[in-house]
Amino acid sequence: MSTKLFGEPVQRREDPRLLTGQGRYLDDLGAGAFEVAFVRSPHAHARIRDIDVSDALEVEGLVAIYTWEDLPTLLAQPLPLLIPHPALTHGRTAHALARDVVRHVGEPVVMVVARDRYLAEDACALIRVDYELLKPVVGVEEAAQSAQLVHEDVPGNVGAHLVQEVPSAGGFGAREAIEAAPHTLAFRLDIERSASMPLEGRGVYARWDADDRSLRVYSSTQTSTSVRMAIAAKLGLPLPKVEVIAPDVGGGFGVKIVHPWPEEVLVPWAAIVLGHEVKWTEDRREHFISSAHERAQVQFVRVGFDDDGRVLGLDVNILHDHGAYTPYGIIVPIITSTQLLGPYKIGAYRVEFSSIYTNTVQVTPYRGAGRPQGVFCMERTMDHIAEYLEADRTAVREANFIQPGEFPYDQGLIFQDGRPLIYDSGDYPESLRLLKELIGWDGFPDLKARAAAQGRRIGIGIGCYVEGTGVGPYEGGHVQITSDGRVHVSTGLTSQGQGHETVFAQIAATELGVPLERVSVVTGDTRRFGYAVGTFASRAAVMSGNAIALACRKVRDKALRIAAEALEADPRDLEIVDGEVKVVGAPGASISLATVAVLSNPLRYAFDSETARATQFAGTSSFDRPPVEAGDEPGLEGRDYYSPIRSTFASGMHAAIVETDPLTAEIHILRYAVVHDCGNLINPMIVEGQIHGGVAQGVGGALYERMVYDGHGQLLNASFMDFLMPYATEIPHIETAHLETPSPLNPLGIKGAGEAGVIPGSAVIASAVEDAEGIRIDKMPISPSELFDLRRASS
Ligand code: MCN
Repeated sequence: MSTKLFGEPVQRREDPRLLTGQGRYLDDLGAGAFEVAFVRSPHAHARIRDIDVSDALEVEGLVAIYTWEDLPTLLAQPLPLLIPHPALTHGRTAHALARDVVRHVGEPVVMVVARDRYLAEDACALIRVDYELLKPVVGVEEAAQSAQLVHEDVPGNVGAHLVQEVPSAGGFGAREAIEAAPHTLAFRLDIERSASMPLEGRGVYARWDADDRSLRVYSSTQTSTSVRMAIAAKLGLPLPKVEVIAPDVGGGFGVKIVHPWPEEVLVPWAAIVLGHEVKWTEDRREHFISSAHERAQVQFVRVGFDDDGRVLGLDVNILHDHGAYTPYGIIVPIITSTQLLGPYKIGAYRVEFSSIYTNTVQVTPYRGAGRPQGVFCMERTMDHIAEYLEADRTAVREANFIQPGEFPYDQGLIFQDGRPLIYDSGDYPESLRLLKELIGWDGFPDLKARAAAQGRRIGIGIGCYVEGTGVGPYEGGHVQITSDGRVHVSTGLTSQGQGHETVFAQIAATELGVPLERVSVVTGDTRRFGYAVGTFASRAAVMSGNAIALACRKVRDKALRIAAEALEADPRDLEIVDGEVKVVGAPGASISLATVAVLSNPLRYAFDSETARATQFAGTSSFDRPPVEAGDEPGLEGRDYYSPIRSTFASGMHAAIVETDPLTAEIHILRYAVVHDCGNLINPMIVEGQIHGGVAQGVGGALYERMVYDGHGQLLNASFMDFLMPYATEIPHIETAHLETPSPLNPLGIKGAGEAGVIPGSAVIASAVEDAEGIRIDKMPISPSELFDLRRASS
């Protein structure tokens, strides 16, 4: 490698386009398309008796109205359950349009197509749906005990129940170990519902080509290839006749992984039936009541420990609120329960979860995907042990850390895919050392005493986590060098703002020895790359990054072979610098990659993209070339896939100093420090950006964001007026330090970074507020009025 761009803080190349309003998002497309609006259920639980559309049919500009009864057979069946699991004994998914029963406010019932959205909304307002009201079940504990059922055939509202038990080295179960421990504690934790709030909501736009009988769909999705497969399957089309393209996507944060959303199959179907372009763009209220939420857990914890704070037994029972449906299986509670142990090795562990249906919006992964809940549990446990023992909170953590020499470390747990959960690398004691230095942990007691002398309350908190990133099964990369010396990289997964255009170009430029400007990157377009899994679980860097590197290595080998022939040299004596293949130690003996690309094709045409002229190379005739040799292919291009044996484990530790107002109980974050380890950094600036964004969401989850349902299943704060998110003014300056323990599992030695910032947010802020106030904080988020009430209750 001669052009070393891997590891450099290269400016994001997509930013000038995105920051100057030149991004092309879903709603920028399809001017002239018919537009869709939905009649959605106003009730949390009801049986549909009748739908009367007669008045709506009079609306001028109306094109069509569809209910479940109008849908063809495949589309009328329930939407797919994407990730089955043996413990999910009662998985349930919605119909694209409600069939007979609605199970949450916002469920789509009628689809209206009109000349524009305004007319479609007018028609919706005239549709009368006659509902027989059923009693809604709201609140996970209520649902777990209620005789009222969300799905008539799901007893006790229990969709799934799973127990995992890891005995101690001496063969004791967690409960026995706790009984035998010198000290025990038991407590309950609550984490409320929140949700992904991308600036751009979901959306889909479809064009049907009647002559070619092919469909082109644009979707604001995190998984264009899966949307494509789902559309082909649901509409009965051959896969090659469906293209799905993710244009610029204005954030996803997990909610756009689910596929197909009802709208993603209904809109293309309508485009085919109507023979006209059709589009739907989600509005903010729809996003609140019709997409997906997360977090939403109650945890019951029992822990036994020794005099040094070493955990001898941990028993956690989780009630997970799944909302009305389980399109994404039970991945969220599985992640919570298996990654809860974080950087610690503990004596014996028992975890049990029940996944409970309620008449609320379905729960699917939101950035962090179950980990913030698990980290909240483990880190509260560490703090409570320290409080009990009157020990330093970091000392208790240190006493439990997995040591650097103990990797690979098997936690003894089984992940969703049925494989053991094994950490690949890390250095937790060093992370803690760096964090304590960065935040000034040891000097804090003095600071706190000085503040107290001035009547101020300040507190310091800490949170540690590990994150399984880069899950499989695979991702691919395609690399082509054209005769103008340009490098075209494509990968099938999509981008929602993570900077993939930049980092994938850095990888290709480094591997191929070409300047960054010559590399272009395409993601999320099934025309360019048909097989992919998608962008979620902080997997793009590990999965597509390595696949692109492997594809580049294939192309590089071929380039060196062709160049060696042309230069009459040994390929081992060649290097590529700035797009020129050179003989090491022989100045002047070189050939450009552009020329190598021409030589790679027996037809030997050169195309100059600057002048847009094609020229025949070196005066040769096109047709007197030798045949392509067996095993070879024309062109300087290559494709490869990366498929890991298991996830790689990133890790990190955050600390915050907060100040609480003695009078108003307002909580201000004075400082926030992050030590993060995602293996080798491709682009430290982008990773920092990812961490900053994540921390902002973590602060939101700790202090502001919650979905408030009333007993009737109505979401009371379904707008940005009422659902609070932190502004930039609420986000402190974030101090970051990186530790790089390379992953031994993949060629580039990288681990993921995209969710890290958000994961310990609630744990860190709870820890710091508790320290400032001397009051237990076991429920998140926490508002000033709740802190105020806690003060009163404890005084
Ligand atoms: N990176 C790096 N070096 C590493 C690891 C990562 O330079 N060792 C870079 C990557 O190349 C990539 C970024 O950091 O540019 C994040 O990489 P990765 O951890 O692989 O995460 P993904 O690219 O797969 O993104 C998904 C992740 C998730 S799961 C959510 S949710 C999330 C997030 O990314 N949603 C986001 N970050 C987001 N950022 C924006 N702007 N919008 C979203 O919707």
